[in-house]
Amino acid sequence: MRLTVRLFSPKSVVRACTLGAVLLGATLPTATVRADETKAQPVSFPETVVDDVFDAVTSPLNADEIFSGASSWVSPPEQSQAGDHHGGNRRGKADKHAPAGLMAAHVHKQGEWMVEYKYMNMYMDDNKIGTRSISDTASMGMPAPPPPPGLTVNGIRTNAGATPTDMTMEMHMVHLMYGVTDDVSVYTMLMFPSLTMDHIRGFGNMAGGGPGSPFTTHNSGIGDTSFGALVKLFDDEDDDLLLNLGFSVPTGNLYETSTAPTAGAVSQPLPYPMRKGSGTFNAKPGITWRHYAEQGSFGAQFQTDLPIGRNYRGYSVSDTFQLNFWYSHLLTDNVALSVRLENLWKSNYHGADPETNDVLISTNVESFRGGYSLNLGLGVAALIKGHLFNSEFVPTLYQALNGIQLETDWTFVTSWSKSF
Ligand SMILES: [Cu+2]
Repeated sequence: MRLTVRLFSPKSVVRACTLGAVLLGATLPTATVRADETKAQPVSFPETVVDDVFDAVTSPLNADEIFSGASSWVSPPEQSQAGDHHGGNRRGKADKHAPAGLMAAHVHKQGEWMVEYKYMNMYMDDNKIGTRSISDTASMGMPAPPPPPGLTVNGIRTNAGATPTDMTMEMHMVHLMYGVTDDVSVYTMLMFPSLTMDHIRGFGNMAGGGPGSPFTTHNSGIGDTSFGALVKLFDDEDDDLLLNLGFSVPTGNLYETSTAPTAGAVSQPLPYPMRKGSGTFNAKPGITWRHYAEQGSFGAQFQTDLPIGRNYRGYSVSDTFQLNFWYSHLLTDNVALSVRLENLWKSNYHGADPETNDVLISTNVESFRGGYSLNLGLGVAALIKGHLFNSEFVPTLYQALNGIQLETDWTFVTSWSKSF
């Protein structure tokens, strides 16, 4: 495995050849003798490379020796790099993990465990149609529409039963990693979402206090569980290239009901964003490049989340694509500040749960799930006696949403982790 992946590294190839040449040279003492003999010839060159090149051409046995000599100028002695090669000193500073809002951007040394607890809070307030924010009453269809009640967006009438006004999406995450080799780490992540959505009733809803009256739905418990392997495709002193072979299994429930919208009268399934799981197995491949400099580090990551097939309710959640760039600056070896730019694309849902009536509320509409977001991340990481505290505030800079949806205002992520 390791040799195969190492072949991608030109430096590693040179190192492997150097090692091979040294070993060959040690087992072929005649090569050294021949070199001495050649130097003693009347037609002699100064003791330079030219001499060795001449030897190499005239004597195949000396090809190994010349390679050994030549590569020792282009590649520093092997031992001087050993400390940094597999996550040594430079990868052990406060910027060793990506900003808190990202995952899957580092590997561990063979035999090393990591345990992490991460908390995320995403806050969404007010609705957007496309790129335009609208008021809560406008999202009900105000000024009061002629019957039938509701608001028509993209030819779909919705929000007759209620409109969401804001949502808090919290996620508790338990993340374990283990270094199988220096180049492959495996991980799992357990997720515990806690979802709260505030609404006002629409013009077609006479329950509770009638149109304009508020209600809240809440859902929490076990979410989907991620597993995966992070494979180091390439590294050198200053760079890591990591492939994430991730997937998730549908351990989160997706069908739960609430009577809150009708003030206890009718039990209805919770709409899509209030569900804890996707119901599908998801492929989550990604790739991360990191570059370490003396005072900081750069990173770029492309990460996906792709549901496979449809779940038992007959739909699949968004295909998600994230492209991130960040820079972490070391104030000291133990404190880093980071800035990150995130591009996030989500597709609409595919298929449909037959019990999600579009007319009732916009969160039931499959074609109102996708969009593009541009987010800024401002992070701080502190390494205190081996404990890494990593936090990031992520305001949304720009959003273009399909149909009408709650807009994301900001996300806050904080984590504690320890390797041992
Ligand atoms: Cu880790």
